[in-house]
Amino acid sequence: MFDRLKETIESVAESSTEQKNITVKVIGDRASGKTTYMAALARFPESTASNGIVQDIKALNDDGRELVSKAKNLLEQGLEFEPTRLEASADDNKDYQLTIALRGLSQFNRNTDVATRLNVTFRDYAGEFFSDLIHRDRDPKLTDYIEDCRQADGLMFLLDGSAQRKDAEYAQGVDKLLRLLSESGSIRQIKRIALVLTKCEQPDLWIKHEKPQKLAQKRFKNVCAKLSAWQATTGVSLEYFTASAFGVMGSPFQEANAVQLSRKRSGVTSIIKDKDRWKPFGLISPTYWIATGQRSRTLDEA
Ligand SMILES: Nc1nc2c(ncn2[C@@H]2O[C@H](COP(=O)(O)OP(=O)(O)OP(=O)(O)O)[C@@H](O)[C@H]2O)c(=O)[nH]1
Ligand SMILES: [Mg+2]
Repeated sequence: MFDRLKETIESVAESSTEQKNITVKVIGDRASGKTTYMAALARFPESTASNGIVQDIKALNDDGRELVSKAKNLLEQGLEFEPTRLEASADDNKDYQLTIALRGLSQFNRNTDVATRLNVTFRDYAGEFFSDLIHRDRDPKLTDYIEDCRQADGLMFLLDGSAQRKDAEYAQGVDKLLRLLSESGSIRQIKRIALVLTKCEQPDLWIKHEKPQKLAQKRFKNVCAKLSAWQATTGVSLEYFTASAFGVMGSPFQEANAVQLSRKRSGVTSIIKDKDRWKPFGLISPTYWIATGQRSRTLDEA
């Protein structure tokens, strides 16, 4: 009797789960934090998942599983990822397939059932793709990558939040990317572009991380202007996010859970400081928005 009731409850829960299958291409300069961002997402720490919204995140393919094990060996041991290699063809890049199970996002619906399941394929391009966009022309490799971008449901554009001195240069890259994307008429299925400022556990970014649009417009005025102008003409939606693969620790005085290794015009390189207090933020929100069109303030902090 009890088993049958349990089965019925489970099947109702499963049928009420909203499933979304999307592909996302992740673009940004060298060392903007793309691979680390996806690794932190793939190896989402339980301390963060226990806030009740994220039920689980699992890898669905070999690239995804490899990323999870690299995250264990590198990220949590205080090591950096190797720079991603620029492949000859866009299809040769790693595709991390992850499934993200979320419980009800409304506080009245935060029960144990999975309310949303996002099945996401993230393609990790090397930062060199973005720098080549700025500096090269008529490269067949670029044409192939642009065509690949067109096949995505959404783009995630990652900017190191501390690389504001590269705003003008990045604006050129964004301008070129957007022009090439719309060149042959349609932009196909791209519906949304998420602009994500990374490494926002750093004190000067952390204090403003709850106002991502304001922060992005202040630091990357030219990039934001290009994106908004394009949004107005194409109807593709644009949204701003802040994130950190490492997070902050301590209360009430929070400090960055990161040790800085270098600081340049193009931003910082760092490693995690205390893996036992690892609490990244802003990792799921951009993907959720790309998949559903809904912005979740709760997920912004997860
Ligand atoms: N402080 C801080 N550093 C980060 C964060 N995410 C990544 N990093 C550091 O930024 C540097 C570059 O990270 P990657 O993930 O390799 O960057 P990438 O964009 O994949 O770089 P390419 O593969 O060369 O294009 C490394 O030193 C990372 O540890 C973060 O959230 N905070
Ligand atoms: Mg990389």
